[in-house]
Amino acid sequence: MKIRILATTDVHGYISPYSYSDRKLCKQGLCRLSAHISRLRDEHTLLIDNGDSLQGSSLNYYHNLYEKDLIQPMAKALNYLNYDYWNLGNHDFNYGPDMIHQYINDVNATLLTGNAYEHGQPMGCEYAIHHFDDNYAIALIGVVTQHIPVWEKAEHIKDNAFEDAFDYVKRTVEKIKATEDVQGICVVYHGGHELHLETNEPTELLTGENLASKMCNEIEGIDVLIAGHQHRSYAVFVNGVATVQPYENAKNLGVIEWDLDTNERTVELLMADQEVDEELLNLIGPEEQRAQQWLDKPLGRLKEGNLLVHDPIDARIHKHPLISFINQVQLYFADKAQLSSQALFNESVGFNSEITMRDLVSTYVYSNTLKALRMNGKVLKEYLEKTAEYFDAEDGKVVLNRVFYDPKPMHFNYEMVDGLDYTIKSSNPIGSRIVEMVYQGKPVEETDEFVMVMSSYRANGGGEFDMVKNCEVVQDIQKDMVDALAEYILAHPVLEVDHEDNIKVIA
Ligand SMILES: [Mn+2]
Repeated sequence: MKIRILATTDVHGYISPYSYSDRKLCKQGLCRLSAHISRLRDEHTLLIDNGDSLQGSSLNYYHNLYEKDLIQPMAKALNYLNYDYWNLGNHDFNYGPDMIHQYINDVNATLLTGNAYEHGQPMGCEYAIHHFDDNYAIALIGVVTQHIPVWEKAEHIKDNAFEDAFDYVKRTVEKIKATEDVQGICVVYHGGHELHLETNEPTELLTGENLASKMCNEIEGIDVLIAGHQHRSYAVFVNGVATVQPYENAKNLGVIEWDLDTNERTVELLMADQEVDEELLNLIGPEEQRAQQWLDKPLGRLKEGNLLVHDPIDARIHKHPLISFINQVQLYFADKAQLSSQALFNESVGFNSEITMRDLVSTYVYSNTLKALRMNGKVLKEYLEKTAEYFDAEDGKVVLNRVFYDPKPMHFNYEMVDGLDYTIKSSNPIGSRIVEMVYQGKPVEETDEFVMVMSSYRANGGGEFDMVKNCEVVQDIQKDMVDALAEYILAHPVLEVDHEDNIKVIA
């Protein structure tokens, strides 16, 4: 028997194919995958989503904030497309337990996530056996990266525990092989490959966040592995395991053809390039319209010019006034801090002279809150050294360090700090690139004390900023950054930006 698995991952609320920043038609959104799904679907096809669907798009943001008692538009879309199985991703925990419970309740597909527990009970099933007829069946195991506590607000996951995804898959595969009569095993993992897909060299620090390579290489009996979480796009065999990671925002549909008699498999990715499914678009039409109206509401205006980002690389080499402005807002809320740190995210648009919610959500694309941390000059230097890894030097010129864009863009890990002056010499070895650090006219000493405000993601050590993990939290500002920006702008309808050219990057 030949079966087929269709997979999406990291959909992040992208149902509509129209960009939330400029309303242009793009090759993304479940509406543009729908025709692929209908064409390929038959009684021997499974449709699976691999998590991170509840958080992300402006539609989700608006809904989760203002209309959370109504059914989540993503639940409507998953049900309309008739998904068979689904998994939780790390971002699905971003809005706390009530929201995730309601979402799980509203989605009709079977939840697989077995290694996430709540009050000691698995949130999904231990594993699922899917029968195609009396003689053919496969097992499905769903797991999520166990790193959720590294990023998530403690109060959102106070009743949860996350088991090591590798250990969970290993013992569950062994159990299935010993007790079930199936022709194959498919792992659905909201986590990605930590090693290069061909050379098996590490492509990141091996923290346990991503374990798909280890699963493919070390667990006997996995036939298919659907990966996610990294926002990468690939369809390959890793140590004989057919593995696929469809791209974020429903830009790809993963397709696995699988002959259960011979175990022959093929993997490929389809693009979100089909005719828009108007029925699906109409299904979420009223919610989408209310979100669009909210996005266009003007909040305030800049006294001069705009804060649009035209050249994102230059905006990092020469700190863009947009970053100065966000740091200014962070310092307004963190009134005990002298320093503020902010990154320019991968696809941040920036602000028009009249600022709307659309500008905010297309610029501050994550749901972070703020933390102000106490640190000494030594930790501050380590922090700046970590940011300085973003650069390299080539032929006397400043260039970007390859690991920040290959295999995936991670420009969001370059932080720019306001409140002091410093110089990065990018030709120096990593760890000794900060050649000047001056606070209020004096060189920073190792024993000097500072309070620095930064995103909750960074304050928790995200992006391998381990040096801040043990810093004392002076202020924990439980306000979503988009809300903080909106609140600041409403309180200052004519905005002046305190821009300082305080960071020098030299070769
Ligand atoms: Mn994601």
